[in-house]
Amino acid sequence: MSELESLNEQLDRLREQALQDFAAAAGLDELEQLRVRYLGKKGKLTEVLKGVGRLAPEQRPLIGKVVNEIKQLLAEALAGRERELQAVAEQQRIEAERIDVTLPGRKLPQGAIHPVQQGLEEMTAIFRQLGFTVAEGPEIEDEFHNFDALNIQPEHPARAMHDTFFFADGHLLRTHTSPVQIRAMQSLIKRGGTPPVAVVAPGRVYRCDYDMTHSPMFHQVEVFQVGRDISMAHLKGVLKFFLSSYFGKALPIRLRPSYFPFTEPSAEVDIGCVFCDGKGCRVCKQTGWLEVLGSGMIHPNVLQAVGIDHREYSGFAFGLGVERLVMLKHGIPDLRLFFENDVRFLRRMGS
Ligand code: 2U9
Repeated sequence: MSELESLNEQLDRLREQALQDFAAAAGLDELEQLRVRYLGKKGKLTEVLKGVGRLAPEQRPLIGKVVNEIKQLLAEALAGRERELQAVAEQQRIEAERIDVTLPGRKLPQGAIHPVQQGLEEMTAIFRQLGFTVAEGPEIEDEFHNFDALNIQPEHPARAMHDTFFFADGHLLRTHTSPVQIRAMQSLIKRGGTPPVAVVAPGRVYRCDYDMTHSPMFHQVEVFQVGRDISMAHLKGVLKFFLSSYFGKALPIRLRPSYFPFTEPSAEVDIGCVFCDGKGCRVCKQTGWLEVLGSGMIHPNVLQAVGIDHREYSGFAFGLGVERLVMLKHGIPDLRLFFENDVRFLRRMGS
């Protein structure tokens, strides 16, 4: 066999082998390796071309033409296989990234309003509806606004260290939201205003008290209205509207005489038991009544302390513990549930 024939045969084999290998390449990386193996600088084609030197000079262009044709052919085969493999890779990527839009969405954890906060807002909204102004004030108070202005005498037990959280400088954590009411009246007078004035003061209060039914921090809503000829009839009307609105049904109420330093006369307020509709049950201890708040006509000394003439104006006031009312409304058996923050309770009660 002549040198030329041998070379042609080698080139034929190389071409067929290359085409076979390209077609069998399973991936783009493998295909690149084949390109280098056949067409690279140190590749098989270059290897075969080394034999060209042994040819007669007039034979060389013939082989050159064949080699160029093979190069061209292999380049096209490579490009074609590359497109096929790219399409396969693209298809695989699409498969892998496929999103099932019919799957249910991931639930975002959702917060809830604490039942006490919810109650506070419901109660405040009822008074807002009646035209009361909402007032807030500091939780750290002085003795004047928390006690003196409210006609609570220096010897009163509520002022003792063991009932109130005092700071070293004589300030204290307010024991009720009444100081907010005092500040509201003071600011009215200071602005040159006069009654009528009606305010609701919701907020946290603190007392040195901790047992089954008492928490050192709890929430109050306090209400007062001052004007000319304000009487206990106004008190009773507002109470009946408020309590019926809050519990969502018409409720009988009754007032029992009581004593508070800041009101005179004073009355404790009961509602017909919401559990037995007044028939008598375990919760109301067979009385048919539940005590829900304290109230009265603002003591003349209190009006005097803020610069309102008690001969010209009178007013009613009442105060309630938010936790107690929320417990009664929702049948919550234990005060401590509000403060333990067990998520099972909060999820069930939260809104
Ligand atoms: C001013 C004048 C008078 C508010 C009142 C009560 C009676 C009362 C308690 C209910 C349960 C507090 O949370 S509790 O322990 N409150 O019994 N509160 S009269 O009297 C005021 C308030 C402000 C200027």
